[in-house]
Amino acid sequence: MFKHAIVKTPAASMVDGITTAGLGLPDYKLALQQHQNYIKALQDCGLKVKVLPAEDAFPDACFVEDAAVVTPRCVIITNPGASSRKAETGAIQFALSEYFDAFEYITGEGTLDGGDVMMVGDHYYIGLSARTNLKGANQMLAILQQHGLTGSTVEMSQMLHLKTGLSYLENNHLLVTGEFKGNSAFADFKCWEVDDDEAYAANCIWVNNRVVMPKGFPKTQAMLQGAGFEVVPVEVSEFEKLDGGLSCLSLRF
Ligand code: CIR
Repeated sequence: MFKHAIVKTPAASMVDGITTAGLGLPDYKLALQQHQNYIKALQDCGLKVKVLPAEDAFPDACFVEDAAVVTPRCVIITNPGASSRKAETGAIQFALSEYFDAFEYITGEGTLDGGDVMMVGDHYYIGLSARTNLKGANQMLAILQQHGLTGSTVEMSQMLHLKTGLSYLENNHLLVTGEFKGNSAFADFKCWEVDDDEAYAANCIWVNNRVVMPKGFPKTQAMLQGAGFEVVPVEVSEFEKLDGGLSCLSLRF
């Protein structure tokens, strides 16, 4: 169960965020409204949400998940793969230091984005993406080992982040789309496949027995409800325009 979440108010500069989506520029006012609704959804799931102030110098900083990986034994401050995002980690570490003492770091030539890390109990899957390189993944594996945790890497070639196409929904349930369908690394999971035309909906978050998912993906919503999940749909269209999903908008612990 999660108790806390950290989120960060989007900055007006978000319109300059990195994107490949081709969906046009985000509407800042609407993004702020959607962010409020996202916070409300997390609160409705029982989380105490800490809201960090916007930082105009970092257009992508509302995607807080990329700057840190929170484990029960330590926090790993990442070294984001995109140069414009590297300094986002400062504010996130500061915020997390209110809750945690043990900090580890991805450094040097090693890069890693938190969006490439999927936690399944004590095991952490690390996607080797354009943002997370092998050096970064190996640093993370060494940190996990020091703390009695395990990890493994996942090859990938298409998606921005591992969790762009995968979401762990606890109790061995895995939501999967695109290049991760049929991947033998996930053969032991109960896989719920998201159709390619709803691929964005593969990024959901499990929060205390509910699944928060993006609004507007009826097939995926019906599948999850049919599987017995209590679903909380949230509109996040303005973040989709920046290649960001639901998971990237918060750190949950
Ligand atoms: C970026 O390209 O870094 C941002 N525009 C989107 C980051 C989304 N984060 C995530 O999927 N974990």
